[in-house]
Amino acid sequence: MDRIIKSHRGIYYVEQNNKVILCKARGVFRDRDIKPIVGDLVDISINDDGTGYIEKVYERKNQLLRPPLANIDQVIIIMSLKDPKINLNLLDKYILMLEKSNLEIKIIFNKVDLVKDKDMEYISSIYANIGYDIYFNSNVKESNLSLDRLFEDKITAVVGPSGVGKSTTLNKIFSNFNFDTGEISVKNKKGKHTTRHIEMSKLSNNSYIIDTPGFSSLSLEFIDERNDIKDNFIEFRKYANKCKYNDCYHINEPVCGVKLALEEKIIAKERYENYKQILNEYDKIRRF
Ligand SMILES: Nc1nc2c(ncn2[C@@H]2O[C@H](COP(=O)(O)OP(=O)(O)OP(=O)(O)O)[C@@H](O)[C@H]2O)c(=O)[nH]1
Ligand SMILES: [Mg+2]
Ligand SMILES: [Zn+2]
Repeated sequence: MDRIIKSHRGIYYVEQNNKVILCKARGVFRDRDIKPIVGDLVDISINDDGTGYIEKVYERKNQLLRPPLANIDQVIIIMSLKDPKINLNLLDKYILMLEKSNLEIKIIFNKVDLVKDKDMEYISSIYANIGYDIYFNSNVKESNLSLDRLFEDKITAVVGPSGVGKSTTLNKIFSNFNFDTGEISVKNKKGKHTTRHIEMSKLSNNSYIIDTPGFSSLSLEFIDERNDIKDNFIEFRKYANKCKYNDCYHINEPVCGVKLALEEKIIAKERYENYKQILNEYDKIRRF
């Protein structure tokens, strides 16, 4: 069993005994609608010329749709507090997607050198309060954070909008790597999609990191059922059992534990507003 560590233009780069074999997929996968993706565990056969064919794709432990990745252990979301400005709605959507896939989540808030302490406290009051593992980082300040331990013995995908500093952060933590980095544009202060492909980089035998291209929006195609949304705002769970109705969506229903917790400021207004927005967006696309 070997692992696909990169794919580019129909060629799969498969790691086998610390060597990389360039492989094609057999047509049979296309028939069965299986498209091998980075992270897949596969069996390959080797041709006389040293290239290979993917013969079998093993069942995935999990799968991320955006970016397409299989069999990862955790996802580290990186968001910058400024340049580009933080988009909490996009962050909450991304968290929702990861919660739904049962993936371990960590969040790094980057570029803290560009903001004031109170901006960090504000973020903490929302996300640390829920119980998420959050970290504040700057790549320009001397920092004593040892973020490298977050990656130990794990397959980690690093995701986030373009220009937030994903590649820069990885280069700083792992000085033996050299991920492509780029300036953000002067005009709109956004990233320029510097990282363009997905590749697993090996840290040690059982740790890999995957730097990924930035995204600026996320479609809700990963949601199968309407209640996936409320069920994966994890801080709602504790209060939802105080709702009068079992299928309460915490909008206008009478006697709602979530809305009560919101009034008492136990649940953050920002999260609740994003929840409502996402539910709305889902209802709109489902009508078509
Ligand atoms: N002020 C400040 N700038 C940073 C920090 N980290 C990264 N940058 C800058 O942000 C810009 C974008 O960094 P990248 O690492 O290329 O961003 P990315 O998230 O990998 O972007 P994509 O590959 O396009 O998704 C570069 O100009 C970096 O120098 C930081 O902590 N503080
Ligand atoms: Mg990058
Ligand atoms: Zn409710």
